[in-house]
Amino acid sequence: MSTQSSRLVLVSNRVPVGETTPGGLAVALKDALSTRQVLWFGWSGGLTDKTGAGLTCIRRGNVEYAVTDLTTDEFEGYYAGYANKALWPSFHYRLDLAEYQPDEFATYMAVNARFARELYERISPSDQIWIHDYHLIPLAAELRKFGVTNPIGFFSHIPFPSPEIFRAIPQHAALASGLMACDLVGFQSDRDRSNFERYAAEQAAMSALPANAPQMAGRRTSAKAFPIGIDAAAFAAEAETSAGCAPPALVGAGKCLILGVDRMDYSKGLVERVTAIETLLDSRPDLCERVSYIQVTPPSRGEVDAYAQLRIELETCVGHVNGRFSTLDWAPVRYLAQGLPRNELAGLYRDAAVGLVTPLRDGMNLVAKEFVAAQDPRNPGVLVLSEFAGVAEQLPEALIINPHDPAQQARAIEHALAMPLPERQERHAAMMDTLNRYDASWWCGAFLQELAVATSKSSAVQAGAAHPHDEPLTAPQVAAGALAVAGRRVSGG
Ligand code: GDG
Repeated sequence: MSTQSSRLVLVSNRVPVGETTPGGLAVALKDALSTRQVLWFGWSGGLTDKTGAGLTCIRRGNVEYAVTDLTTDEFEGYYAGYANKALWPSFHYRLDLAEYQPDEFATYMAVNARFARELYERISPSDQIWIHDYHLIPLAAELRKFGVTNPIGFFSHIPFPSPEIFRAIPQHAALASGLMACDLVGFQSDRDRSNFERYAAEQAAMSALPANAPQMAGRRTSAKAFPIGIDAAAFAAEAETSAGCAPPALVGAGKCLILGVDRMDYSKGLVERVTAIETLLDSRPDLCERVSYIQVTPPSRGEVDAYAQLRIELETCVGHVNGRFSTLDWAPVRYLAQGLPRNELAGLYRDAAVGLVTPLRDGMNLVAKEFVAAQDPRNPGVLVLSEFAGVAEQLPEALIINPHDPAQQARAIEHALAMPLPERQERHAAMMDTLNRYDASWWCGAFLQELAVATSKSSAVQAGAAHPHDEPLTAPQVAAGALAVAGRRVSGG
């Protein structure tokens, strides 16, 4: 079976059917969407009162979208509940915000089981299945319960936490089983891949005790990092066309624009960033009226309490800093609690002298890549980047900071504002090289190619799996890279 001739079945929580401007995932999947027969399955984004409302199918060229509404109970338990109150904070190292409600976990599992049932009726044996993100971790295991033997890949868009954090999730074993039902699990960074492999190795070592001998043998699960890319060339062209969006008073002679663009989310380090601006202006009063910081913050997940509280905290902090430093005709922070059209955003990136991408934890962070792609190569701005964003592994030429240290962040902004042109050009060229090499097309192709390879390895292991009570792996085997969770093997790469 050739990878390219088989149909690709994409599964994601939200399906971008009917969206006029393609979002991050649709852009990243552009190559597959334009060259293959595709079925894209998932939630419509709509709610219904009826259970069993069924699917709506829409065909656009070679892509068929099959979407389902969620009931209000499903939305609250699966999406707003377990996915966004338990998994999102835990995977972003915020155990203090995580709520593990058994009924929400039950609904999360039930929605995944329903999706599996509905999908099972629509797949054929030659389809390649690619599941996206933390809402759908159990889906592969649910599909396998129906006897589905198709190649299944899973890509985690968000971080995979260290084993110490992952094991704090009461349902970690069920989640791991979902991942282990895949032929390939893709991560944004090597750090995430290594966290997953460490967890798998530690579980395997624990289950090597006779009382906990692995119960299932079979499929081999490969784990590998595939940092998601953007269409850097297209973004650069859009930014060039849209330059000049920033108000002239903020970018005229002697003035510098500092820009942040983030969904309103506690993982993005927004309060720490505004505090860094305060620290900067405290230590460099001469920068007052010369620099302006624009923060574009489209609202997100307002139905979750922690997000509503973050908004209050951020707005208090912005008000405090503006109150301290504003003059009658200048304010240090321009905070927009709303999104901007994509072209305006691209233009603003290009107008900015400094881009602040300072999450406390982030799977990748596409804003960092968009900011770099949008720069004028003859006079590029400087990226200040958190060491805790996955993208930091790919862009060491940015000014790398620890977002928990406002003084260090402030010094990095100072450094960026003073950086000589040749150094800015050199750093920008190196980063552009990476973005062009590992673009959206590379990401999609590399994952699907590896899925085909992983599937053949996994089939070979399955063919050779003699008995469900295979000998557990020994600790040295685990250390050598042949890992197992509940008997399924994990091989790194
Ligand atoms: C998850 C992971 C991973 C933002 N404001 C506006 C706007 N945006 C666009 C940006 C960018 C996207 O939203 C945000 O992407 P990020 O990657 O920064 O963050 P998440 O939303 O948290 O995404 C992340 C990503 O998945 C992909 O795998 O990188 O780590 O958390 O494209 O441009 N777009 C418009 N107006 C705005 O105001 N039009």
